[in-house]
Amino acid sequence: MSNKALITGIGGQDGLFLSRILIEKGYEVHGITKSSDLGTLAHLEEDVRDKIELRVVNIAEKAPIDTLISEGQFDQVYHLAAQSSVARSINHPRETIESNVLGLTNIATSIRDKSPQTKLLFTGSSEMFGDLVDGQQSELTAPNPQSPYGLTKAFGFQLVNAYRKHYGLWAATAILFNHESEYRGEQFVTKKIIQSVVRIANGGDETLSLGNIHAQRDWGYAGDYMEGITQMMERESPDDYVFATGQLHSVKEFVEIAFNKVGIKLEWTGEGLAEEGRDTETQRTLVNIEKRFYRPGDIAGTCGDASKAREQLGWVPKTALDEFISKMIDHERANQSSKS
Ligand code: F7E
Repeated sequence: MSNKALITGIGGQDGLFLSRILIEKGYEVHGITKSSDLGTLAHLEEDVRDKIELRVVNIAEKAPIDTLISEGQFDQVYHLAAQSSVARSINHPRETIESNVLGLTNIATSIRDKSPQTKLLFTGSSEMFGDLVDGQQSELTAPNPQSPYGLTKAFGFQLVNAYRKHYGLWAATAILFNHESEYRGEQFVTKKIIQSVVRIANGGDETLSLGNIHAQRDWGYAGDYMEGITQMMERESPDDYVFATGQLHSVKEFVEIAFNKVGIKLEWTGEGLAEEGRDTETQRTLVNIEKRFYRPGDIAGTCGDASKAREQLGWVPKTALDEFISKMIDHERANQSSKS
């Protein structure tokens, strides 16, 4: 009999990679989404998608989660469902708390009460660490969240720890640093940059408007991180792991790399809100700064130390930044040309 896995939030970027990996490994995959819209799963190969048992469930409601967990008796639950935009959490803290705090509490409590042999993996976030103080952030770094989203991820990390300790559950947190791909949502800066760069390369006359381009992130490839979390789940005893590349890049560097890849070289002038990126050949302004894209309490930088995952799981990020920026551009080119 094959192993049975449940993926909550299966309709996002991570759900797509994770379902592909689990189906390939021979798992029976069940997924829950918040609406009947297929979301990112529309990009999944049809034969893989057909194998997924999909259901619409609101994770913030306890009763349907109880029924699902009790009837499913899953071997593994990957809890991915969350309001995952930091920017949105600042304006919508209640929605973020409801989805992230209530959602995890419902899932973990149902497992404790209805299916205690089920392994639970919670996808945490580097956002729970707040700003980089010195060196890199690891499983031992103290949480210091600065956004409602970060707070919910710190809460989740501690709740999972408590359930593991007090109820003996197999429960663990994957502390994921920024992870991107061609299937990334438009609300995140990398996708926003790629969409605009491709439109400009195709002759569009827009300007890419951004907020804090000096923020630095540790960006990895989502497919690699989803491989890592399945390795974590296969361990006999539960433990928390950081997934990161250990490489820092600014938003500005990301923009430059993306433009370079479509043959446009940028030169920068000005500072703060007056900073601009111009095409060196035509002198046209392609990038500008707008105050509305800045966020209060933005984290200046995050950088992860994934040595525990490397040593204990043999996990290393395989896809370099340069490589996944190319994947994102190719995918976006195909997407835009199919629409034109
Ligand atoms: O912002 C800056 C922004 O929204 C990255 C999520 O997956 O990773 C992600 O959270 C940086 C920030 O991701 C714009 O201020 C500048 O410094 O792509 P982002 P995030 O907030 O780092 C963590 C680990 C998660 O767990 C989250 O779920 O880019 N930035 N200008 C901008 N960001 C956006 N979105 N839009 C701009 O125009």
